[in-house]
Amino acid sequence: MNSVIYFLKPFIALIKIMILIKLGGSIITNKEKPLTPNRDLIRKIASSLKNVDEPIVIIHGGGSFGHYWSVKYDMHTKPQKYSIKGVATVKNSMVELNSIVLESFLESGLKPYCLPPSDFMIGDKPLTKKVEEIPKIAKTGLIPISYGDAMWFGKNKFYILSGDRIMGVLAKLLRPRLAIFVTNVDGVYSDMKSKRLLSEITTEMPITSEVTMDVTGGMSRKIKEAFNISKGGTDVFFVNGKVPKRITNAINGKSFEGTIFRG
Ligand code: IP8
Repeated sequence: MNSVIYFLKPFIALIKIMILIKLGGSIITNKEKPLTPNRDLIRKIASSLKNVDEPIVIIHGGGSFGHYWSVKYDMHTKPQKYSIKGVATVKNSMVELNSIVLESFLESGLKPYCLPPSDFMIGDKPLTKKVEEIPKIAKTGLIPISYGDAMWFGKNKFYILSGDRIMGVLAKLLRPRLAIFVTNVDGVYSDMKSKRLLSEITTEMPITSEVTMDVTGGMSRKIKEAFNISKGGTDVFFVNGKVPKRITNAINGKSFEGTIFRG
């Protein structure tokens, strides 16, 4: 199967047009300070995306907004009967953060399109017809911007849908040319002690404890999604958003700095 994908890759690259970008909560907010957006950095990243002439879809995380409240109200990705005050508070905080991201993109001369995940998910499943609208919207020049959120699961249960999971869901249905995880570190490290950066991870490489060992829960979830996305034939990059140029370099295939999961 892998060899078939490898052989078809140059042809697939010609028809695939769309870039899926996850702006991690650690980059768009100050995780040390509750409810603090990194407006300057969001604007800088948005400005650098102005030079990209391919359709883009953005997903952002919760950082010191959604994560802050979901920890306070003990809410997780597992569907459960959580505090409804918690659901309301997490959801409100994500709307607030999303509107800061939308505003920053608009101020930077881009055309953001607000896309709450409840627009294309029902329970924990994607609504294929709605998901298929997303690249069509992106092709007009608008940039759909979605985000991790507190979601209705059914039977009075709710769950936290992470932005990383949304990346996996959208990539599976839309097969973008590239998926990029923008974080506040240089890429995936072999371990946190030596901080040796892994420049390339392939689908043949067993993802064992060597790679996931010392990383945080958040990073290991990203790695799991990235690995699955790359197995579907999409190259996945991990780049440091503190240097926005690295995002556009990854898109343009120039002197890449970060980690690539080869699809
Ligand atoms: O930051 C989670 O999204 P993530 C968002 O991508 C919430 O994990 C609501 C905690």
